Amino acid sequence: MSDKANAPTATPAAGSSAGLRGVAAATSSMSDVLGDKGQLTAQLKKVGAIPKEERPAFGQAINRIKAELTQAKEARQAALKKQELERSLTTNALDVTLPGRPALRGRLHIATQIMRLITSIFADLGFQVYRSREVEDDLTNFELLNMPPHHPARDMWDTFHTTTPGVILRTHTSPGQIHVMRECCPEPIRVILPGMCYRYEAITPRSEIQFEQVEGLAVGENITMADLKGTIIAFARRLFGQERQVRFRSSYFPFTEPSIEVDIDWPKDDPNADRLTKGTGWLEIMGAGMVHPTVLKNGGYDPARFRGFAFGMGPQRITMLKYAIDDIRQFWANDVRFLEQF
Ligand code: FA5
Repeated sequence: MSDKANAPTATPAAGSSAGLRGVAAATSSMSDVLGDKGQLTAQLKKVGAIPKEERPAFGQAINRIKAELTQAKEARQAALKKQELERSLTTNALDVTLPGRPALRGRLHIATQIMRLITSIFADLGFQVYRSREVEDDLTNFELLNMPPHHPARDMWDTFHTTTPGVILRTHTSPGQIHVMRECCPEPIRVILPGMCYRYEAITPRSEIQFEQVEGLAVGENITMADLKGTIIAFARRLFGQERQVRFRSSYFPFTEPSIEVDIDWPKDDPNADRLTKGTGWLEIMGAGMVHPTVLKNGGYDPARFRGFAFGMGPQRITMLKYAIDDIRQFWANDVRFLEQF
């Protein structure tokens, strides 16, 4: 092959834009032209194939074309970028003067809030918290609380049984009394036992199959019914207001003797008063009593020397009273419209 055959096919006319157009038109993309393996570089490599006297002009022309093309490319890229920015600013207009969207703030569940309130009131009265198990045996949930098999009082607590005989879900927090007594005996005790309970009951606006209770237990040598009454009055007034009247009614629980039920008066000017108190003006908040001697003995304490009081309340029912909530099922339904009100 002769040198002529290898000569550049599109010898650009020095400084002519026609040459520039010619090379540009012959390329399919900028990198095809300007890249290391592009057409301009290829032309430069062929400089040896053209007559010596034409080489400087040829080289200069190629370099000028390269500079012009690079400049044109950069100008075009800048224009496209600007165009894209303007388009984005008009289509996705951002109004920096708008106030920010408030971040959703989480908070404690109302059941947790009330449980903490109850716990803090009893802490001020000198009670510690004792955590007891939710899965119990029949012995502790019933027998040691003075309810032998077939005792009619067991009917007060419809029970969830497991497939393991004798293993049940606790129906109340009272079996915790046995655990704490056996652990602390013969020391005096002043504890509350909060936690979940389970009953195989019909679900109604006032009753759930799963609900919390707070048990209270005090054991010592000189404990009397007056201590029980004083503790409950102090608690009720801290929770519901200092002006509240507290009423004690005689009742029955197999594990306390005597047993009582505790009511508080409800303000008559509250529009819910009649519905909540069934027209009586009094609301029940808990069961209580002096610990039965048999239960003290089962806990390891000598009933001739020690006495105790115990009480058990349902925080969900108490919360319903405090905030006029008309359906207990709201507590575990996880409906944010309900939860965000507290
Ligand atoms: C008891 O469970 C006794 N263990 C309380 C007790 C303890 C008495 C210590 C004496 C000494 P009762 O079944 O009444 O008692 O339940 C106590 C409280 O638990 C009730 O007042 C109520 O507030 C709550 N409660 C009971 N059943 C349900 C239910 N199905 N749903 C929601 N709360 C309930």
